[in-house]
Amino acid sequence: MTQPNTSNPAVIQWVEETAALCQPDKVFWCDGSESEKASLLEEAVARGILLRLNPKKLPGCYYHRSTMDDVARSEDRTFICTPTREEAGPTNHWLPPAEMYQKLKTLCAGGMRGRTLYVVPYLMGPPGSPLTKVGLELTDSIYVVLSMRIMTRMGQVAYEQLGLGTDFNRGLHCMLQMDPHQRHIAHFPQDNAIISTSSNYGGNVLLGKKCLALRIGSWLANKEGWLAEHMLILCAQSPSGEKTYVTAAFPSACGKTNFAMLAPPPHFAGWKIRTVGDDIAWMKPGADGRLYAINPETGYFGVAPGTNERTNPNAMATIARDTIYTNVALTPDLDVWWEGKTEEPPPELTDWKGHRWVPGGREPAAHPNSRFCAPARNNPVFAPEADDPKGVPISAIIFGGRRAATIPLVYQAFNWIHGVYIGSTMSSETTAAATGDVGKIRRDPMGMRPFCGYNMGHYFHHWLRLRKRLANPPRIFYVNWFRRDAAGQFLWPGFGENMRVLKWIVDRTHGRADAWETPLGWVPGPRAFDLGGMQDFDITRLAKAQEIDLEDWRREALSHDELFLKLYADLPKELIFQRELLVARL
Ligand code: GTP
Ligand code: SPV
Ligand code: MN
Repeated sequence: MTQPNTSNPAVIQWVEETAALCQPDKVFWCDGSESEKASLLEEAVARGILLRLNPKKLPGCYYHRSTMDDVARSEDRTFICTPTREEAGPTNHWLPPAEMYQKLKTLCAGGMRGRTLYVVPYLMGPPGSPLTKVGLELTDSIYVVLSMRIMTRMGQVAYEQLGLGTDFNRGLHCMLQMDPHQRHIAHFPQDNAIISTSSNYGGNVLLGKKCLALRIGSWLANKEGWLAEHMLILCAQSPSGEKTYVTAAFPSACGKTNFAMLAPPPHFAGWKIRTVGDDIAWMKPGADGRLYAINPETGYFGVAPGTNERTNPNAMATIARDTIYTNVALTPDLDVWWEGKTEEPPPELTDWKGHRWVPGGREPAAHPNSRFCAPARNNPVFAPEADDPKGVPISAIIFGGRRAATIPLVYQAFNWIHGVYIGSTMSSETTAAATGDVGKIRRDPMGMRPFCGYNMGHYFHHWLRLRKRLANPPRIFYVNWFRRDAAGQFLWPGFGENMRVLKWIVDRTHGRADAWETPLGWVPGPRAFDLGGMQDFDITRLAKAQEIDLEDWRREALSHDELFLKLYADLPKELIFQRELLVARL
């Protein structure tokens, strides 16, 4: 549609101003309809932006290959542009808003010549929820339009919620020449605005996701008294029908999507796990003193490598249709493949760079951060509560990261303040989800280090203060699926077997599972952790996975200071006291 499909004057004015700056050949107003989707797909295929995959094997699925230096989030190029540096805090890159606007306006001037500017209206959150936010993304990428259509409630529904209001997020995405030196993911929290240049990678350019739902979202949440978190939301339904809702914050590529759609092993017959969300939770205290969560998204932008019928059968079903794949490998008959999809790779592939690939080489066929973008409704265990504007009441919050040593499989915080401490000292080996080193341990508080849109010290205060508004706060836990033995093998089988840990957590929230006190927190008592039906795993192996080595933990406690010293000026005293108590217990 080349004429505005809204009468909202603020929207029309902003689109006109942006078009005057970027000078596209054409402005296209998206309505989110099926016919629009069909024609955009056709155009994307004709222009070589998408490749249609084998319709017999993968109906409705398409393939996209990115440029080679645009394959992950660019944390180095991500900025929080608040009036003062102090508001952005020591964990964010910062520039004064005026300086960043000037720089980006110069870059974007005439930046859409020869291209179409797509106007993408979208909602983050179910229509009618008090937490739901309206966004508009102006982009010259048809790949972004088609992905936003999967990841958000896109189209007229957003204009309906906005009415004639002016409270919407203004997101501008200009691909420019894709030069990494011109890449900026710039946030202006005071203006509810985002400008992203020179990238076409998910987390950098699907502006509703990390930019709005987490960075701007966390800033708004601090102001308005709620939480915007990098968390999955799941429902665990027991054989008797009791539903327990749980969120979990793991850093990027540390297991959220997999845990959110966990398939319980046969021993847990009758248990059902349902997915409310796989990446982001917006949470607010309810009138009953419980914490309620919504998932602002409608799709999964998930890690492909490692996904298979055994590790994640629900994801495999989800991505069998209507999915956009990015940077995976292709078979000669236009099926997809990635490391870990099958035990034996196919004899011949085209790799993510477009080169012929045969097994045995050193380079992976799929990029380690190759992704699928799929509608949540395809998920066989999709929780219909995901559309409930009220959200779901959360009984447990789980923190966790990827650590080869030191951190036990599971423990429970003594109380909320202690829970905030274990979340704030969360750590993980870095992954391919962001450019830079892989496998280096870093502190990643609440999995939010790359996503907290304001001063991390103030963020900890906000978490601590929230307790006063929760008569019945969620219980807080810590997990580590990634501990290894001396031979480098994972000590814990993970994936579906994580049900055993989840069951203990669920039982704890209902006050019916045995626990032992340790210096770190509560751990499962010997009879409370169900090992039934497990092969190659027994109580000795569990003891290894749960081991707390006091010497290792003294070192770990010292390394908590690394980030705390950086944040010292704004660090809540409660966290300093918690650290002292931990050291005393060790
Ligand atoms: P983002 O989308 O980047 O936020 O990642 P995520 O937290 O959703 O991680 P995801 O579930 O996609 O998992 C990332 C990688 O870890 C994949 O390669 C998974 O196969 C692997 N993984 C997930 N859960 C487990 C587990 O329990 N054990 C082991 N060993 N690997 C896991
Ligand atoms: C993450 O990196 O945490 C993701 C993928 O969920 S992206 O949307 O690219 O940020
Ligand atoms: Mn994520």
